Amino acid sequence: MSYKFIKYEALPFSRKESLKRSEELYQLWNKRRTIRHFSDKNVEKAVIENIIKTAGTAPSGANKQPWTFCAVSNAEVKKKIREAAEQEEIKNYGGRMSEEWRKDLEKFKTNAVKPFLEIAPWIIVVFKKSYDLEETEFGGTKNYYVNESIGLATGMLLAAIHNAGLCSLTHTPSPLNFLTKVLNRPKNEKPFLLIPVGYPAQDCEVPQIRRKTIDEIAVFYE
Ligand code: IYR
Repeated sequence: MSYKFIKYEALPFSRKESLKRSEELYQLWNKRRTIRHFSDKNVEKAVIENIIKTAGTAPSGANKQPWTFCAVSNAEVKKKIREAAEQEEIKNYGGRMSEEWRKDLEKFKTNAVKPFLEIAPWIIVVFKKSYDLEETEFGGTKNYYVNESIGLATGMLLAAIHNAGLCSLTHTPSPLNFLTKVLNRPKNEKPFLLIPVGYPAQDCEVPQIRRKTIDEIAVFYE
């Protein structure tokens, strides 16, 4: 089977518009911060759906789209996630993380207690499909470049969350496999990232970090 090929409709921006839009997007993204203190203010399901649809436009190996986004607002499920995540984090902070790792984290003042997992109105758990359970219109059961694909989709998810004026935390209680059980996912899906989504708590503070400059992160060969 071969796809029918259709004309690509490029976005019709002038050079000036491109420059302006690139600057504006940078300004918007530069405002994104990882948030660890959430408000319990509700977020409409329709917004979460649009955010997930945006993530689902990410490129993927052979267009297999090897992802499932589980969006949790159910209080009981969030409680189960919190309890299981904290159990892992107690072990991590209690010794599973190396001395160097704990030192690198010290300045962020994180710890094993994760109330935001119950307070944030939504938790999106990104699962990667290492393979598919059956052949579909997208092809056989093999998936390709799964880590790259899921990373791209998750980045786009974060962009969509921020663009909607919402906040997120890329949370990695490790290991994440308790999520397979809590969310009853099939064996071909592996938890990738747990992302609380919502609004910041009133008076929410963030560490005053520095972002590397363009000279520190880019090399141009002109
Ligand atoms: N997963 C732990 C520890 C942690 C690790 C890294 I690397 C961070 O950037 C932040 C936290 C936690 O979420 O607390």
